[in-house]
Amino acid sequence: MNTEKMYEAAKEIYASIGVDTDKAIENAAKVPISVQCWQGDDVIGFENPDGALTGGIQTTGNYPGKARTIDELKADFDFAAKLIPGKKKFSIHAIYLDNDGKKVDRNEIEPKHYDTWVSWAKERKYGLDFNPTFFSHPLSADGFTLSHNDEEIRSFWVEHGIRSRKISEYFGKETGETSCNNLWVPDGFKDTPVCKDIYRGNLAKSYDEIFAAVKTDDRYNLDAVESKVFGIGAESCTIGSNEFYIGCAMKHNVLITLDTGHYHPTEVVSDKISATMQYMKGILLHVSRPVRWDSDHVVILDDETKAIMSEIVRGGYEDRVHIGLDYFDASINRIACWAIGARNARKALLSAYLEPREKLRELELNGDYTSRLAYLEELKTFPFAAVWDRYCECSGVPVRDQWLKEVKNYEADVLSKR
Ligand code: RNT
Ligand code: ZN
Repeated sequence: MNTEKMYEAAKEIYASIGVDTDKAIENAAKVPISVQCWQGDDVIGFENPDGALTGGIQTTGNYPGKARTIDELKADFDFAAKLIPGKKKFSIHAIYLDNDGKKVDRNEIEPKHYDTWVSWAKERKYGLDFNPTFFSHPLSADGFTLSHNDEEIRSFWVEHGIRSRKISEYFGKETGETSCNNLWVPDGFKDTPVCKDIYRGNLAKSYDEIFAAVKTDDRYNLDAVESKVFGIGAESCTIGSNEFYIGCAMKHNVLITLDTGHYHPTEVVSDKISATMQYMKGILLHVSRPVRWDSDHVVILDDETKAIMSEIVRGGYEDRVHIGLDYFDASINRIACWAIGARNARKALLSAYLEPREKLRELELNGDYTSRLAYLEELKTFPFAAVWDRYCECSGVPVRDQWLKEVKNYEADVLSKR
């Protein structure tokens, strides 16, 4: 069905509360959403074809058809990208390098090992982001990397961190779009430690070394550091906790990564945005869906995802908050995971731009909390779907559930033959 008529009606309804739907679509389309490469192959990568995922994170499920090669992963994402409207980036982990069949260890990676990703991204106008991989490696097997007590192991990982920053800067220069380089380490204890001070001291020293080693240009690379509450096998203590990284990000003037699965269950990332923005250079978001724990379920259009996007738009933080997705579900079609999660993130963003921002803020500042609540609730049943559908159609991506049959065809033609 033609989406135009419904859009015209919706446009009128939104105009009655002072919202310009054309402008909202334009704004929502240009904010980049970075899609995580690791959803496509269950966080395995191409460093070692027999590699196993460690570091206290876990994909569950074994849905058939996952990408086994770089070419398959690229083709799968290209397919998914056609289902997702708006500006996209692709976030690559170090273990997704193109090593041409030769062993390249983590302390040896160079920009050239990611060149095939760069040329692919440039051709398609995707931005890129980078992530050093401090897990799934023999030298992280005992659960420690940058906080390791063994100086040789710690230095190995410091070198990996330094190299990651150069690669990310290279991504930025090549694509012409700033690349975010996200540093996350799994370091932690299964049981109650007594030397937290030593391990946290080691971690701090490692970041001092990583950030002092090279200066990168902010136009091309923005480093980010990511905290966590716990991991599988690191339930009692995470060395890189929230407080650790707030200080670290401030000291080194880097972004703080807020992952929606990395806080205590009653804490919400949406409330942390305007708080951290007062002092921090910026934020990298890892939008995920923690179901009872840091489960990394596919992002849905839930209240928290909407609240996060609204907070970005309300605060006018688009230039300093970088939106990345971070989830991995291996129990359903992986391309559908990309499409569902990224479409939902974009929907939440569009819905944020469809708020009568000035009007709501004015009501609040004038103390009219009654009207504030009334509008926030009424907005929920405004004809959002008509605007979203029109946006999809004008962007050349499938409208409503039409994308699903395309994924099913791709599954029958391509994925099921793997
Ligand atoms: C793990 C962190 C981290 C990873 C990726 C694969 O808990 O969220 O962001 O998910 O680096
Ligand atoms: Zn994350």
